[in-house]
Amino acid sequence: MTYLFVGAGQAGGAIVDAIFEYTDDSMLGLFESTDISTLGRPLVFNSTMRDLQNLSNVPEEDQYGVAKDHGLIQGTEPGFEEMVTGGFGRNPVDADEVMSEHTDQLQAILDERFGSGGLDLDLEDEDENEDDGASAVENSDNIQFAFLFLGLGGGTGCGIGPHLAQQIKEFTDGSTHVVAVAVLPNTRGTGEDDSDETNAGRQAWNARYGLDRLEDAVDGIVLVDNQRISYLDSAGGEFGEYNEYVATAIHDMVAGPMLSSVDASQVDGVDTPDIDVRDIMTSLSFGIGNDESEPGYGAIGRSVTMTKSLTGYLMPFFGNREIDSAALSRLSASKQTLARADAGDAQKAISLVRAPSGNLTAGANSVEIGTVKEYLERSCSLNEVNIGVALSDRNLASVTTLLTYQREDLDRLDEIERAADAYEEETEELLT
Ligand SMILES: Nc1nc2c(ncn2[C@@H]2O[C@H](COP(=O)(O)OP(=O)(O)OP(=O)(O)O)[C@@H](O)[C@H]2O)c(=O)[nH]1
Ligand SMILES: [Mg+2]
Repeated sequence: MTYLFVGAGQAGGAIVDAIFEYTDDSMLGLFESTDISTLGRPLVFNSTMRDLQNLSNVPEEDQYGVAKDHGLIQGTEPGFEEMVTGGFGRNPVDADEVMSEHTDQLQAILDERFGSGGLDLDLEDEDENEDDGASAVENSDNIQFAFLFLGLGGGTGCGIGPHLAQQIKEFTDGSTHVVAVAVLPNTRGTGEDDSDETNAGRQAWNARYGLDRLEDAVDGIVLVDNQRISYLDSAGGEFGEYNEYVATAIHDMVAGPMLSSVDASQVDGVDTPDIDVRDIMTSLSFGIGNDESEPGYGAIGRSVTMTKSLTGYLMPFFGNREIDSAALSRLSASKQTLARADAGDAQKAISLVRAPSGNLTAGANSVEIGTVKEYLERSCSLNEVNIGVALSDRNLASVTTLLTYQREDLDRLDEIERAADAYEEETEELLT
């Protein structure tokens, strides 16, 4: 069983790369040898070789180029550099077309990597005599969950992303749950010149095009809105920090409870302080389990505080700090990755509290799980709130919160619709 972390295009690949930064020589070191790579596999697709070369934590064999004339090419293939050059230059319609011509190839790749005939995990023995012939039902054991990362404002990620989701589902006969983590473009523009405004309009158009297709292909959509960092000079360097923020939040929520679980009887304030990926999926969709289930729209946020003062770092047992649980929960909801969203409009929430064990068990310096829960329950209309708890091996307490909304409650998506309409009118005028 494995979780897939699929990146499409530059933004998608960069966020997946940031998630796989968490390997056992970094912060999870204390917890045996488990890290994100024991749980999930990265798989990255792009039409531009240079973006792929910028990845540090995704091996070449997990990279695929997408090219008009050659289809999908694995990063280790000879001639890769000559074949993967084009890019789709902000045009998702072209990217969509090329990808739709190569879905067979995608199935073959999934089968080779994750088919029951030869699951591509190191622990598996090489089994010579088994070839393919694995059914979709068997394949479903191998990919239970997939997370698809993509930017909606460009061409590649926006155009190929929905196909990737569809094909992963098809590979397992519909049993894999897929969550998209989709980057919304900054549609404000700086207003400095016309080309900038047109570009913002184009990206809004792309975002609408991509979202409409994604909705039909995935179970939930987490929005990462670049408008939230629009006050920064968008030269590109700032994406790094934003990507890390998103990667940490997703990593903690998905892997935290698995990699560093807490004994439930030790924690006050919740019945079962345990969440798993299935809970994330449930929290992110509406009407799960019946035929009319539809994806919800999520936004993620994370707040962190130190559990020790500086003296506490130097001398253990001294300098423990009190933790303001109410402030931590409020901040995690207000730092969500979506502009113009009000936590009070959310339908559901799922939250992961992470802290050293001394700050989780009852005592003066503990995070009050009950307080976090109460805060979220007050925000969410459906009163469906899930709280999980995980250990941290650093002197930090964090609350990571995923809030789920219905599309019609998000002003920001209306704003993108309007910008897309305006762009369409403008370009039609140019044509006539
Ligand atoms: N948050 C975030 N946004 C990014 C990053 N890289 C690009 N973006 C934004 O994501 C959107 C899509 O851009 P890209 O990911 O570069 O596009 P692409 O999928 O590679 O598609 P092409 O147009 O074919 O290059 C744009 O709005 C970019 O500003 C990133 O690392 N993080
Ligand atoms: Mg690109």
